[in-house]
Amino acid sequence: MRQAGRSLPEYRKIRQGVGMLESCRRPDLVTEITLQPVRRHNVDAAIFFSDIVVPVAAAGIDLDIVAGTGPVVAEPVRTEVDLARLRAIEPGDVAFITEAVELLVAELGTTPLIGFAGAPFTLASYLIEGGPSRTYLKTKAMMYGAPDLWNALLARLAEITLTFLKVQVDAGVSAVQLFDSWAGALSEADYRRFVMPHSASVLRGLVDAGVPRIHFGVGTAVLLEAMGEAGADVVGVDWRTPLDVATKRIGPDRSVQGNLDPAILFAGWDTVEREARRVLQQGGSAPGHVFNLGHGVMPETDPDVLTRLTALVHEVSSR
Ligand code: 1CP
Repeated sequence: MRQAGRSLPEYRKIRQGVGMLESCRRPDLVTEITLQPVRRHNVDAAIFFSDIVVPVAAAGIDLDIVAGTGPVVAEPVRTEVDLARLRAIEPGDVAFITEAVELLVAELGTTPLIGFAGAPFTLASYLIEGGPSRTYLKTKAMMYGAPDLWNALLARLAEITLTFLKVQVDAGVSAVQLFDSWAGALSEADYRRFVMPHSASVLRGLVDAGVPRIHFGVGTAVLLEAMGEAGADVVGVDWRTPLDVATKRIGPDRSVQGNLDPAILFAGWDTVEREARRVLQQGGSAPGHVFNLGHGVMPETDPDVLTRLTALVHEVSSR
């Protein structure tokens, strides 16, 4: 999950004095940082080290990833004139991604590499707000108030996202994950009307890619069915919905990913073990279950708890 590396001293060391965007553009650093949690925790797959705003920066948007804050956009995208600054991308614009994926696939051997991208809604929220938001006021104002501009923006982002994911597939990733982290801010009706067609066009574009497509969001209890319908093989579920309940909503044709609350990792081993066993048991009702946290790893997490958790999941699920 996002930022497993952030809890590691070896990650903090290698990132010293190197900005986040710069580290994403350096294949040597991307390779080393991606491998760090795999070496430490013996997890079953690696998640590519990058960020959802990397392709947007490659598309011409002036932005930075500020430590302790997240993505910050110099001039937010709020008008048609602004939209012209967001151009389509060519694979050559992200050649450093191809190089990093190829290096990693060679290093990882049989361990699969999961590539990823941000979904159009979540990317649009950063572009319109100018940075992280709790209320998505400007985002929703455009969505309801200027639907033509909204649809043009999300269509452009879908195109960029699809190119970005295809670059990763062509370079050798074994699965792709589409992060719509903030879609939980929407009602089901609005999600279906304003967002789902754009995410579906990304996922549809990967039908023939031959890799599983994971579709992830947070606070998406009411959206799980639609997020599956958008074209996912695996639906990510945060910790708020038990996986057996989620499976009933999503239907029998799709697998689930999740969903231990990242905060549980701070509650002592007995609680971690009890809750992890519960998640595995409830996940057993889905046709397939990728054990994971319900969202990213908090930077303050004790890495040894993650190592122990991975061993527990291996032990229980190999029975
Ligand atoms: O384990 C990893 O490090 C994997 C690489 C990874 C991924 C998959 C990073 C590195 N970011 C992401 C995806 C990402 N980025 C998402 C979707 C997944 C999720 O919901 O967790 C989102 C919403 C972002 C945007 C972002 N980038 C934020 C959130 C800001 C907000 O709105 O609250 C933050 C803090 C970042 C910066 C970032 N990205 C990644 C790291 C390691 C960091 C921290 C920066 C640093 O260490 O300097």
